[in-house]
Amino acid sequence: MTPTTCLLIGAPVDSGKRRRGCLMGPDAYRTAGLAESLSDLGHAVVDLGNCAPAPHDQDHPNSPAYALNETIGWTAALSDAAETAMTRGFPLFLGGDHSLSAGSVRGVANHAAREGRPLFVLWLDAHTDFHTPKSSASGNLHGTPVAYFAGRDGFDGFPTVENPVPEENICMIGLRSVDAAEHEALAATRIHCHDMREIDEHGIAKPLNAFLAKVAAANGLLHVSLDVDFLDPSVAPAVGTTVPGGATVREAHLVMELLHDSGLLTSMDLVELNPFLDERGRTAKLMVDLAASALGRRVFDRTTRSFS
Ligand code: 4U7
Ligand code: MN
Ligand code: MN
Ligand code: MN
Repeated sequence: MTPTTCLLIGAPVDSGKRRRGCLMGPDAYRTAGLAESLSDLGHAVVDLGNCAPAPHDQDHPNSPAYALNETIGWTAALSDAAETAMTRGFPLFLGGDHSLSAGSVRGVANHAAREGRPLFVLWLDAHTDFHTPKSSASGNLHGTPVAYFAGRDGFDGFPTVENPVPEENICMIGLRSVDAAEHEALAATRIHCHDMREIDEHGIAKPLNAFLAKVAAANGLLHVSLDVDFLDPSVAPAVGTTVPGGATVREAHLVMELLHDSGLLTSMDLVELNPFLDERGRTAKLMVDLAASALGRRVFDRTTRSFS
């Protein structure tokens, strides 16, 4: 990748579910050496510090959607941060739980619309996060961001999504826990869904390369959202929603390397890291390594097969 300006945006969002700890994520990435890993690759790195939610109404402790108003406040603030950052460089959102992607993707989508270019989103996750606050049985809003930025109804009180991401521009890889209501809603869309069975049968590069070809053909911007639970819990234990049978270290690195080689990646979220559940920082370090691969770290140059 030609050297770029990486903008680290701390998003200590902990409102998207009841289990606490994701608010420590941004500092865990800093401690694991994210800025140093990226500057070693030749990038300029600017740590913009942590965001705070926009002013919002107080939440009712027993509302069916947990911490709805706080999540609305985060969505507004992160959307603004994303829109501004896109004009300055490559934003990396350091979560924080996955509800932060409602804001990051909305902001990136507004930027893309202003540039007159289509936005594509790659969702790397065990889950589809396609609930609305009304359809969610858990009431945990980290299970809703895709529905929000794809323009589904049911997000009363949230900032309006002026530029929904078109369904056919969304690709999900890693799926292995999809609720019945999400399944039904997704079946009526053109979102590309790739579960772990498909990855096991055909390999992870196939659906990814097909998607990247679409992004390239459309001269699109590409946002990647990496949920820790995309990875197998045996290698990434620091997450509240472990689902066995996830991506291996090798599969995840391959995804990041292919993303880098495509030259298409323009913004990224690192989400759902709960450092309270980590083992000696191993999950934070793996996520940092994956971000570095996405931004150009490699062992060999693929064309010359020599050290580069
Ligand atoms: B994550 C769930 F019920 N679907 O709605 C829900 F299985 O950001 C999980 O992908 C949501 O980790 C997981 O609560 C959200 C559940
Ligand atoms: Mn998720
Ligand atoms: Mn998940
Ligand atoms: Mn597909």
